[in-house]
Amino acid sequence: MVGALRLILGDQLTRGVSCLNDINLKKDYVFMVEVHDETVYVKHHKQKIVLLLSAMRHFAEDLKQEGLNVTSVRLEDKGNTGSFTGELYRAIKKLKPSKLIVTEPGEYRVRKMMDSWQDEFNLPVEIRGDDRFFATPAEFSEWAQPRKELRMEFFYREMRKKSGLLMKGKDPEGGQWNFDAENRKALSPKEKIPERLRFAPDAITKEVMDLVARRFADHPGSLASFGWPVTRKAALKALDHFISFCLPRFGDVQDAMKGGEPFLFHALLSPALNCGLLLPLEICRAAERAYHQGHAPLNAVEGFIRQILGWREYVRGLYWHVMPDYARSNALEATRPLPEFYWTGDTDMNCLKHCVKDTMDNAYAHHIQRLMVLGNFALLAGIRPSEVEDWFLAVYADAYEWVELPNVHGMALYADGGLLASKPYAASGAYIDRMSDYCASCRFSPKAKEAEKLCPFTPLYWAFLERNRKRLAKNSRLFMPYRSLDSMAEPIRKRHLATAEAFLSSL
Ligand code: FAD
Ligand code: DLZ
Ligand code: SF4
Repeated sequence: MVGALRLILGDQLTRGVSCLNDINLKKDYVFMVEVHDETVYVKHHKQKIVLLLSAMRHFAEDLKQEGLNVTSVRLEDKGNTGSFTGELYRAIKKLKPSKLIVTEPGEYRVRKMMDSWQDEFNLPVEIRGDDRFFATPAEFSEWAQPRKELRMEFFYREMRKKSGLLMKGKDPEGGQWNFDAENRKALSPKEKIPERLRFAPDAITKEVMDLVARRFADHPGSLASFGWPVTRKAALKALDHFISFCLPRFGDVQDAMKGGEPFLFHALLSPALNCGLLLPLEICRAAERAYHQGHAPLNAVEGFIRQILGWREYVRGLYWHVMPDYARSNALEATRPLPEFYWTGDTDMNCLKHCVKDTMDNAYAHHIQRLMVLGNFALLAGIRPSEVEDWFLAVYADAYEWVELPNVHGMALYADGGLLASKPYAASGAYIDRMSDYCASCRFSPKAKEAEKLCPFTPLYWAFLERNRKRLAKNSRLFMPYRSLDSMAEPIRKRHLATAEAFLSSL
C-alpha cells in the first residue's frame, strides 16, 4: 500500500523542502516530472531549461542514493502528457497513493493548478508553506495592510530584526541600516576583475544539453558557455568562491557596467538560489561571517545581505499580496511592441547591444544592466509591460514569476503606478555613461551636439517626462527633472520631442 505521493517542482530542489518533511521511507513516493508545458509557457533561454532539467536529474539521483522511493518522468519519455496535472493523474492512477503532498509553488499560475487537484484527482491534497524564505506571504500582508506606501527599506529593517543578521542587540551593525550611498562608484579601468568559477558540464548535463539543443533549437540563447552549478555541492563551491574573491569589492562597484565583463563582482548565485540548491539564510550567514572575520567591509556585506534579506523577500511578499490583479495594471499606458533587437542584439546602441549579448550568452545580466539599460529603455520607449515581462521571464536563468514580475512591472516599468518604487527609474544616457564604458565605443554620445549623434536615451528621456506629465509631474522626487524640462529653450525641447518621435517610429 503506497502512502503519500510527494511532488517536488523544478524550483524546489532542497532536501529540507516542506513537502519532504516527515516522509515515510518505506511507503511514500517522491515524484518529479519534466513537462513540456513548463519548458514553453514562455520561450525559456536554452541554458535555463538545461539548468532546471539537469539540476532535477541530479537531485533525483541524490534522493535515490539516500534510499527514498523516487519516480521521475523525463521530457522524452513515451506517454508524457506534458503537464503537471496530466503526469500527476497518470502517477496517481498507477500508484494509488493515500494523499498528495506539495509545497506551495513560486508562481500564481501553478498555484491555481494546485488548488484544482483535490477535486480533479478525488484525493486529499496537502499544500504546505514554502519555509525557505525569511517571511511568509501572510507576514508580508500583515506588514503591508495598514501602509499606504510599501517601501522595501522598512520591510528590510523588520527582516534584519527578525533574523538577527547584522544586528548588535537592537541596533544595526555600524549604527546604520543602509550603506547604499557608498555603493555607487564607477569602475576604474585598472580594476582587476576576478576569474569566475564556472562548472564544466558532467555526463548528465551533457545529455540534457543535447536534448535541449535538439528539441528547443528555436528558443533564445546559446548553450556554448553553460557553466551554472547544477548540484548543491557545486552551488556551495560557487558561494565560497564569491565570498572569498568578490564580496569585498561587491559594494563599492555594485552599480558599474563594463563591456565584455558580464559578471564583475556579482554573486551569480540567483540561478542556484531560486531553484533551491542554496538557501537564503546560509548565503547571508556566510556574508555576515566574512564581515566579522574582517574579510569584507560593512558597506559590501550590508549591501549584499540587503539584496537577499530585503529585496528578494520584499518582492516575493509583494507578489503574493497583490496577485493576480498586479500583472494587469499598466499605469503609464505603454503599448509599443517589444523591439526585435531584444532577441538579436542588432542595434547601434552599444549599451543595449552588450546587455542583450551578455543575456543571450549566459542567461544572465546583472542588476544594473537589467534595470538601467534594458528596463530603462523599455520604460522610456513605452513598451507594453506584458511583452517586456515575457522577455525577462524567458531569458534569465533565475527567472520565476514571483521574482521577475515585481522587478519588471514595478521596479523597471513603473506599471504599478508607484506601489513598489517611489519614482520611475528613468535615466538619460548620462547615467549609463557615468556607470559604464559602453558610450566610449558607441556611435552615439550623450554629450554630442549634433542631433544625429546624440544618444537616443536623451530625447527619449525628455519625451517620457512630457508624455507622462499628468501622471508624474506631481511626484516630488521628479521636481528637478520637470524643472529642467520646463526651463529648456523651446526650440531644443521641440527638437528633443521630434527626435524621440522619429526614433520611436523607426523601431
Ligand atoms: P547580486 O547582484 O550579486 O545580488 C545578490 C542576490 O540578491 C541575488 O542572487 C538575488 O538573489 C538577490 N537580489 C538582488 N536584487 C534583487 C531584486 N531586485 N529582487 C530579488 N532578488 C534580488 N532576480 C531574480 O532572481 N530573478 C529575476 O527574474 C529577476 N528579474 C529582474 C528583472 C529586472 C528588470 C530587474 C531590475 C531585476 C531583476 N532581478 C531578478 C533582480 C536582480 O537583478 C538579480 O537577482 C541579480 O541580478 C542576480 O544576480 P546575482 O546573483 O549575481 O546577484
Ligand atoms: C522552469 C521549469 C522548466 C523549464 N521545466 C520544468 C519541468 O520540466 N518540471 C518542473 O517541475 N519544473 C520546471 N520548471 C520550473 C517550474 O516552471 C516552476 O517550478 C514553476 O514555475 C513554479 O514556480
Ligand atoms: Fe547607450 Fe547612449 Fe551610451 Fe550609446 S551613447 S552606449 S546608446 S547610453
